[in-house]
Amino acid sequence: MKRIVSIQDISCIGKCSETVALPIISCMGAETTILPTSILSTHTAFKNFTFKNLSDECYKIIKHWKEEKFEFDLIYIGYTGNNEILDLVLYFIKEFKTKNNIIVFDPAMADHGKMYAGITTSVLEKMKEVCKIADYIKPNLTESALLLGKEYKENYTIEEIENLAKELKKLGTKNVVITGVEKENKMGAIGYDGEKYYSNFETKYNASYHGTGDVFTSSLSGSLVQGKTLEEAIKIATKFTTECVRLTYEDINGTKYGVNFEEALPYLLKLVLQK
Ligand code: PXL
Repeated sequence: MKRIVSIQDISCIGKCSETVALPIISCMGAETTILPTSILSTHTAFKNFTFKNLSDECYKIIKHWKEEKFEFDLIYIGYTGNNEILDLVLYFIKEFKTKNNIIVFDPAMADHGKMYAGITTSVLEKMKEVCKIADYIKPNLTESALLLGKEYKENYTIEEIENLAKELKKLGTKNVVITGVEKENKMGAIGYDGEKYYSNFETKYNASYHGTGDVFTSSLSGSLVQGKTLEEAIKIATKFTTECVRLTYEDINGTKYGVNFEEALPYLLKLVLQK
């Protein structure tokens, strides 16, 4: 069985990071191990959230894993939050990168033109260091602009987004996937592997929920580790994320602090199993 290590926070309530990566990647048939880099009472969109940095403990965990000679087919890095945790991520990669494993980096730090509470632009340089050694990076449009030192815009043409992907690739990553892309009143993602662009667009709902990026990157990683192509992985991740958004949008009594990914898992399985 393929093994992924998911390196991100535990937001105890909030349906993001580890609490969505675990069920989604497990559902896709890969072992999901976790390196929880911090623990928060909720994700940072709530007021007065608590935050405990766990990087000291993570260095001890890494030491033990090295002694046990564990290896990972895919290293998935999500929300980090600060430079200390980014240093931990860089150290993890140095210790566990092999010739064959895949590094997927979601530079989760901002959305809709704004950085998440508690994050500052001081993380950008280390974020770029991770981009340099990643196989795939998955920024949204705000994160793309931040990584490139450009002003964020409300509206982009597809050509402009393809150019952003091309510039992001120059950071060193082998592949780029940009999410939150609108085209003809649909919503989707554009991927770039240095040669070709791959995209998929699905129904757009007039709503925005926390955790959609995490649901997307989890299903993208679950696809890539099973040998799917970038094009196939983008299709699975956009379709699954859209289904999560649809279920959340249509359930008037559901939570709005994260998406209803749980009831979309049977659909994800169908996507994974179909050829
Ligand atoms: O979904 C991204 C994310 C992950 N982790 C924490 C967050 C957020 C987004 O706000 O606050 C703690």
